Amino acid sequence: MHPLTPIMEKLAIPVWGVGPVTALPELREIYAKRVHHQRYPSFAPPPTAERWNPQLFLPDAVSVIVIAVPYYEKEPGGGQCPPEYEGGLARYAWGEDYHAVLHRKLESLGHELAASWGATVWRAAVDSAPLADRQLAVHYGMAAFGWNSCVFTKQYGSWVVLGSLLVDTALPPTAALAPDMPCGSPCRACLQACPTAALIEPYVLDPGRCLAYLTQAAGVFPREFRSRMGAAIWGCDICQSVCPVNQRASASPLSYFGTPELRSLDLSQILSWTRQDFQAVLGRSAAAWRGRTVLQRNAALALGNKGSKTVLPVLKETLQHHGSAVVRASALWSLNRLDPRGTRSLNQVTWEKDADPIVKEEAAFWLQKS
Ligand code: B12
Ligand code: SF4
Ligand code: SF4
Repeated sequence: MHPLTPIMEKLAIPVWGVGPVTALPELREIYAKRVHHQRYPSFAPPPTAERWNPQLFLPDAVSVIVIAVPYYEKEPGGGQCPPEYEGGLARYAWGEDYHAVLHRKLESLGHELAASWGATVWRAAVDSAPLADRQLAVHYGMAAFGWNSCVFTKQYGSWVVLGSLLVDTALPPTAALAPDMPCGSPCRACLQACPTAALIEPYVLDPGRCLAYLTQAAGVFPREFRSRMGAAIWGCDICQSVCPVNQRASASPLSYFGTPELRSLDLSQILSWTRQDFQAVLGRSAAAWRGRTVLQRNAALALGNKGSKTVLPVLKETLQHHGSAVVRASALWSLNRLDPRGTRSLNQVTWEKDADPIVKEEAAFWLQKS
């Protein structure tokens, strides 16, 4: 048994890897290529030296501990509203914000290492910190890259979120425990299933095409990707769901991500959320950081993707009364998708009456088409 196992069990950290702090020079070239091809994600920390040299993040660091927290829930939820109104969040957002969960665990780990290993300084990193979480998980032997660019653990597949702790204590390294990935021979399921062709080649994602990015980005949702969003209003799980390695993944033994009410949402209710409603439903989830409007925009588009005319009154109400022009324009897009004939005069009236250029542009687009 590894000497850190009792601490990890106490802190409910099921997957982890440890080793000496070291630079990852291969990242430098990967980032340079992504920047050159304009595929370096805008949500990623800037590609500074700290990303490939964790020592710069904590100069006294001697060891790195990477942890993975599984979030897969076997029970998909749903059925809380009529199917034509039902939409969803990516699984990682079905509960408490993983940043908070991981930071709590990493800080407790730091204190445990202070008490039993003499650690005096440590620094935790989750997401917005410069560290390259996936690369570290692979480097310290606890995960393997898949073609979809996610990393896969042996027991929980890619349904894990990651965080790291740098600490000034020498710790015994862990043995490698990553799965063998069947990518390429014979599998290429993720590349084939991606609805926006965002996986442009193995291990390379074009963030500007990825629904996980587009559903979080503020402003007008790019027209060419609207119908490909389906009913997933935050994030996207498709390239993970189709992966055969994930079919064998165990459900998470932890309860942070299992909030039943968040496994499916009523899209019509989202459109009428006040700020208080938004906070009450999503305030603790990782889907909250962009605010209410982005989710309402996505809900308006998703109702059009569901394909049922039952939702027309909700969309008309949104078009006429919603405070955000982006949400109104999205409702108009869905109205035109669901009922092209019935919406002709509405396009004209909207073009005349709605003063906002975003809505006018949407109405003009449909008027030109008719
Ligand atoms: C920006 C960001 C995004 C962006 C861009 C994603 C991306 N692929 O870059 C967007 C918004 C699209 C996104 C989406 C998602 N994300 Co994200 N995201 C990040 C963030 C903040 C930075 C990622 C980054 O640095 N990208 C830069 C590029 C260059 O890295 P990369 O695409 O991962 O490329 C690596 C591989 O391709 C590999 N590689 C390249 N060439 C080759 C060649 C070979 C042979 C091999 C083996 C490997 C290899 O090396 C690259 C560098 O490590 C990280 C947290 C962090 N600080 O690291 C989370 C993170 C990567 N995201 C995470 C998650 C959960 C997701 C989603 C699943 C969420 C969802 N359900 O909607 C999706 C998955 C989409 C996908 N298929 O990747 C997890 C990853 C969990 C996992 N098991 O892999 C992270 C680590 C957050 C966390 N703390 O847990 N994300
Ligand atoms: S779906 Fe296939 S190609 Fe994609 S990550 Fe999984 S095993 Fe690899
Ligand atoms: S998260 Fe969705 S859109 Fe992004 S690469 Fe995977 S399947 Fe494609």
